[in-house]
Amino acid sequence: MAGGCAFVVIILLARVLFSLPTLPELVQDRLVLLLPGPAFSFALDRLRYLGKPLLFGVLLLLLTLVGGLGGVAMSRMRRAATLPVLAWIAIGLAILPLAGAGVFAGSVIIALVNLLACAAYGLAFRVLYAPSPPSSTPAVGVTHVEDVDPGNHAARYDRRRLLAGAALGIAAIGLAWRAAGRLSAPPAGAASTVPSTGPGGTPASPLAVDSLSAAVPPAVTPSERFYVVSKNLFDPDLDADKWGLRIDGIVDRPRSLRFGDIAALPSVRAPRTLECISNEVGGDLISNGLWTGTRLGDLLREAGVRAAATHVLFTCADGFTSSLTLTQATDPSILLAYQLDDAPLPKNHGFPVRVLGTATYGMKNPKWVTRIEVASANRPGFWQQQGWDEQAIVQTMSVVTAPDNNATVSPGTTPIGGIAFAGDRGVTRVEVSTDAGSTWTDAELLPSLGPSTWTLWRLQWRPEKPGSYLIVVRATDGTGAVQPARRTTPFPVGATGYHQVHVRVAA
Ligand SMILES: Nc1nc2c(c(=O)[nH]1)N[C@H]1C(S)=C(S)[C@@H](COP(=O)(O)O)O[C@H]1N2
Ligand SMILES: [Mo]
Repeated sequence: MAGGCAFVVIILLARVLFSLPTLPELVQDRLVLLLPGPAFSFALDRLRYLGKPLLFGVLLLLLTLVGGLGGVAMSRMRRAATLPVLAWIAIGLAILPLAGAGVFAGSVIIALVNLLACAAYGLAFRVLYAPSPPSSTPAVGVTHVEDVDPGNHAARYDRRRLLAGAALGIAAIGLAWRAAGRLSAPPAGAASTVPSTGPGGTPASPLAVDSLSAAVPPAVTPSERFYVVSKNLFDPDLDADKWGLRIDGIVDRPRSLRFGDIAALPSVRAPRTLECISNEVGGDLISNGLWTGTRLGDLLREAGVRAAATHVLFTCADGFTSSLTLTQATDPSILLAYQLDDAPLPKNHGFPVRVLGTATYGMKNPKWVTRIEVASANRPGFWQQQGWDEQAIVQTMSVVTAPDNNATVSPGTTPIGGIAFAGDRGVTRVEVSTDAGSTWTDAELLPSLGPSTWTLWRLQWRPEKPGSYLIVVRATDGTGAVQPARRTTPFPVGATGYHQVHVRVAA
């Protein structure tokens, strides 16, 4: 296992110093696809920002354990050195190709780093492993070694090996810690992205107007608090000058664009709300931003889409894929965005360029896009291969953001507020019940920033008497459909059901 740590130390050094993907990262995507449907996204969303460090740690630990098993095998082999060589060949010619990364992940450097790691593993084994002597000496306890000289020698040797093994273990943990600091980053602010209206909920304020506006989150989520979801342990770190976008497939004029080409095109600045399909009822994987980009449809028209085309397939620098129908992709609302809040796209939101739609869940909004292929058939995207819905049209949803669940409010007036979202259908009505759904009152809708962003809503509530209340909310979309009441899990088409909060009105 110390040998396994030596292996881990080498691959992590390459990750920390040269940003080279480690073995666990290279197999991670395929591992994810082998997991049952919602398992990976469940882990990501439920474990929150602990999920990735945990996954990374477990994969590294597995490597160490496999190292231990290899050690058992080597201890029985006549020529132990062949095992690390075989391991290297297996990594390059079997494991990586099976994981879809290709022979040695198509990189001489990765081949060399893994060779070095396997060599370090073999060397550690050689130095640290000593076969138990076929001695007739009874099992030597530490208490006995004081008076038996050969035993004393062996104990000192053992201690040295133990120390060397521990040092390798500590180095591996230290480097893993270092690398984990660069794991695909959570929003800088906090785990919550529908910002709660204050640390302890809304303080009962004598100024009714102020407290009412405090009941809703900011219409535009500050970009450092915009929710982040990606499949990656380490997100791509792209250089806008080296980045290129290929537009090809069944088009008359395939082309390669540089970042400058896209920034020079007519730009659109528009609010867009993104919600992850894994968002639970009342969850916070939803945010609203002001994005700047250029229309995807214009680029496609310039490329000359042929008549047989039906879909547009996106490929990203992290290997992520997703698709839109040609009708969706050529809609003027679909942007290739390169700014958020008038600043270059943050790295974790897809720098330098991402796709932004209006009707579909986040997974149809690929980040770090590198290729746009026009095709005559669809190809299931990364999450679709996991069983998530192909259409991924957002479900009508609404959330009470104030008061907090289980809050105690003072008697008198209490502001109730929140968000509602229905993609490009828009929200036309929000109703609130304070009696667990028996009666409903219309909430006031704040003017939304655009036809397909979230809508903020609020209501002044004057409870008649102290006690327990269940506040429930439901929205109606632009087609006149009330959001489905039935509670469902996010998998596979997005969660449905009414959000509710328990509130106690103090005497
Ligand atoms: N290249 C790439 N694009 C991606 C993803 C990804 O893992 N890789 N995740 C998708 C998912 S599931 C969501 S919900 C949104 C989240 O976008 P955000 O992190 O900017 O909020 O990005 C989408 N685009
Ligand atoms: Mo998502």
